[in-house]
Amino acid sequence: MTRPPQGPATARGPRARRVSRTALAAATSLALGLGGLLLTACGSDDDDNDAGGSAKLAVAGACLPQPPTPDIAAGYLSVRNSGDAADRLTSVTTALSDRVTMHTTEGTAMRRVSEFEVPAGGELDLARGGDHLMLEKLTRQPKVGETVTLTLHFAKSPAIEVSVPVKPTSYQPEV
Ligand SMILES: [Cu+2]
Repeated sequence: MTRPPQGPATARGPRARRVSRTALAAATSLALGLGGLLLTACGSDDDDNDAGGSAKLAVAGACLPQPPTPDIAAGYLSVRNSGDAADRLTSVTTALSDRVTMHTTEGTAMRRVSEFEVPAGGELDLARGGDHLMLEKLTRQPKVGETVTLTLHFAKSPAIEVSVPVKPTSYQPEV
């Protein structure tokens, strides 16, 4: 913002391209710098908190669309962290499935991951088309209107038991 103007924004050709690349680099370093500042601010705020350095987790918006196939289902939910330390969702267990895995979506492909980060003061969002839970080897086929109990296990925080409503197959979670 304090930099002198580097030529007309409408200019075309190599010079304009160079300018916009410089602007991009400036924006990137600004973003990184801001991130550092925020971290520093959080660190000094810790002194005002009771214990400091712990995650405070709450689950919202959980749903499980009724699976179109009898042996696999997807699950969605959000984990909000109002604490001042990050945590990680490391596993999920349920009587409905013998094998719950965590998937991330890359383009049109899903990739299994070993854990999901729950950032301090932030949120882990599991949603259609993004990160999600896969419930494989279903012990029974869940039906709309039922409630399924999932237990979320975290790296640091105590486990959270969630009652998850079974929704229609095409249900779009409201986040
Ligand atoms: Cu998946």
